[in-house]
Amino acid sequence: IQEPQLQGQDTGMQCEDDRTGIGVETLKRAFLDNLFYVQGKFPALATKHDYYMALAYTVRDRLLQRWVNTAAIYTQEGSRTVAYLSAEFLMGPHLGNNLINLGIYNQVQQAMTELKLDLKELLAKEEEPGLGNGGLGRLAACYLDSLASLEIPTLGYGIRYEFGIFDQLIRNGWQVEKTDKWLRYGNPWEIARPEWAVSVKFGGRTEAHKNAQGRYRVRWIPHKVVLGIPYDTPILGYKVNTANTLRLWKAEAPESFDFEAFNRGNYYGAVDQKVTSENLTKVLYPNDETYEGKQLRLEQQYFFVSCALQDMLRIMLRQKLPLEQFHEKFAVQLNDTHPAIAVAELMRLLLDEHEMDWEPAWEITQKTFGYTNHTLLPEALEKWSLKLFSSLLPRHLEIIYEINWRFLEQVRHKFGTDEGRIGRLSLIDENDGKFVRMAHLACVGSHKINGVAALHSELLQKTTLLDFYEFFPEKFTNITNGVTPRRWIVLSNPKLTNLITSCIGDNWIKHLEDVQRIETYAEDPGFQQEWQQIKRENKVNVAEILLDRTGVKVDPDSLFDIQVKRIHQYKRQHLNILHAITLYNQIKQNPNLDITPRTLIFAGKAAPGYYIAKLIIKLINSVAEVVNKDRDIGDRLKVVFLPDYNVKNSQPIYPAADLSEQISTAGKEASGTGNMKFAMNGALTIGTLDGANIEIRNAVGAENFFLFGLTTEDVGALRLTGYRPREYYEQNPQLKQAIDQIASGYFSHGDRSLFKPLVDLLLDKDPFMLMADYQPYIDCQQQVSQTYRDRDRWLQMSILNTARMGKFSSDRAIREYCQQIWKVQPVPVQLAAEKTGDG
Ligand code: 9GP
Repeated sequence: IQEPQLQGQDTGMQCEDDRTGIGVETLKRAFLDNLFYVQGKFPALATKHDYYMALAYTVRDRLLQRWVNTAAIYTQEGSRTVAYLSAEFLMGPHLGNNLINLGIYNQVQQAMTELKLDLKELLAKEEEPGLGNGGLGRLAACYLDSLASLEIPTLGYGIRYEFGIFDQLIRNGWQVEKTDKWLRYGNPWEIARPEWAVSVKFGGRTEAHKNAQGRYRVRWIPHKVVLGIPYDTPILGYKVNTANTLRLWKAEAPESFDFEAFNRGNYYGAVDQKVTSENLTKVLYPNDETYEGKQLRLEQQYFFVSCALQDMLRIMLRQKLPLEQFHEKFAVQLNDTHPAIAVAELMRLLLDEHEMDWEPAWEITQKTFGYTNHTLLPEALEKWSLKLFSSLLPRHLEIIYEINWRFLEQVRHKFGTDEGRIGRLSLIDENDGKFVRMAHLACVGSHKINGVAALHSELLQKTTLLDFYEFFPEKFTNITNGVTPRRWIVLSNPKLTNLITSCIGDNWIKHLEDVQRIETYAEDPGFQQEWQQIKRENKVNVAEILLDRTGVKVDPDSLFDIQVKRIHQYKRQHLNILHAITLYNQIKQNPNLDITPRTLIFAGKAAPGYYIAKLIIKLINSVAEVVNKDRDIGDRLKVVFLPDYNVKNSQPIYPAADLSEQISTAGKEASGTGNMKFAMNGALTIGTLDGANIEIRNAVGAENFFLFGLTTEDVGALRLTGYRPREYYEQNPQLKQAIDQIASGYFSHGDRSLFKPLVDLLLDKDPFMLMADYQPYIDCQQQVSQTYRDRDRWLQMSILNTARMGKFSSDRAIREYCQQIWKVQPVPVQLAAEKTGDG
């Protein structure tokens, strides 16, 4: 490949290549060229979407040079590679991020302005690939950004869902789901690679046969075969030449038509196989933290895992590496249990298809995998009924039995015949029906197991995975989550980025620890003034979005108190709304009350089948309706629910927050990552001692964090002594009033039945202990209001929050994975022009 001129500016001295040059004139020319030759349009006819596509292709061209070079260098050097297996990648829009990472945001903005176009409008045209539910999928996306930025050879493997997470509409206060047709207008970021398609088997039976050496092996005779087609997307690192690959698999039928059926005149029957095969990757399951036991979901999991492992084997063969070195070539990370079937699949591939013996195959397998656990919630722990498992993956079940038998022998050897312990550790759950326990398979088949925040890792070892911890404590570790400052500060909050950079240079974008250097300005009145001004402008921006999308007008000078995340009982959006009702009642009782004006902003999706979560959305909107139109309240309190929370919609939110709500019941939120995005953008946190909140509080200082509520130990102790939520209600007049209003139809046009399920749940069971945490929460919110009135103090706290968030960059997290788990090194990529020094 001839490397064209890369760095040339439009000096007139050198001519830039149209597909790699980054000068403004070249970008304009390339953009118009793509508009014509790719979109088939010229400016008079082009729509905004055409312009977006033309720009996307212009940027993609610049990525391709790096992508192809990266692949060439990895192949040439046979680099050790991280394979990140995840059923979800919530990438968010690519264009803005690529502009930042390529370092051409300003040039492109200028080029568009000169063409009389608005870059912001074009960015807004991108349909984001919503291929994830929430935290877990977004974490995978942040990790890909950091892996590329740290120049670590990486392949992200997942599923190319045709329909990602549903779009959320709010109708009459209720969530309504709409199919996410993100591929409708084409996806300029991906390239299909049908030449690397693989076959994936399902169902059928196994049989023994003798191989050429006369040894017995097992053969799997499947009931059906599906093709996996890879679609590759380049993932560019920040200001490096590394462009890694996200490889997502689409299911297709091996033959589009069943010609026998067709010849019999059964046209519909003939396309049947095509339809059922393609159903496999049609839609993302929209459940966050609950598994559903559905056959199609297990099929999806096995499908992408098998595609990924076969692809890795293909790469090994192409690089002429012996399969015995599989674990040296690939470090494979299991993002939760969704890809855990990989343990059995790698064994099957090595044993059955490559005729390896059990012991070496098992050693390779264990050395290959690492397993990240993301939740302690029991309803999220995946287990598959033996009936389903054996009908879909008969060979894998045999392998799992064998793994289990050998593992339990070792347990017996270490602990003797403690049947209770053996039953608890077994890969097969025999308590109530028979199930394969995927977390157990992941633990036994991996050499490292990690939680995602210090408390979560500790609880894993003490509770959910205690028996495994006792058996192989050396496997356990913690790696606290992180988020990428490129998307979550630089792209989302350009004004703050400029201010920080003007003070300390831009090294902090790659080394977030460096942002600490702004601490010296925390009490500087001039810096504080600018900090406040930026926050205000970001709030004005969100106020405009809210007005446009919900019709609610909010005051940008009020305290923006924000809770955005999936709607879930354990995250306790309903505790937040109890605070809203309490403030409302206080103002109603004392109309002249001088309170700190607040705007409460909520956003988030509920799983479509999660009734109580949907009722919480309805409650938020119902309270909003009453509060926002009450003239006595005025601008002192507003409640708004912003519909369709996704990566794109979230980007303006974090920079506009004064207060970040992280109020889960202690011990329930594994880590949280929104908490990090808010604090990086200068929001103060009101939170419980849960997940990464604890580490955020330690980092920013207890005096810069609003802490309230039960600890994990308190929660356990209270449950043991008998928790009686109704007593809190009866003894607390404010709480009683708020609950009674919900129950009496005050917020539901007199309908007493609407919120009854929620009220009954809170008073009788209250599994997430809102009643116990209510008063401490209200008191803490009172402190927030007081502190907000002390402008200088608040600004100082806000600056210190940003300054002390260095630890929570995903770069730090990825460095830890590289050192502790993957043992991989950076492989820098040079472009040929740089190598020869002629660029
Ligand atoms: O609930 C956790 C969340 O706390 C964490 O930040 C995120 C990334 O590690 O994973 C979430 N878990 C899931 O989405 C499903 O286990």
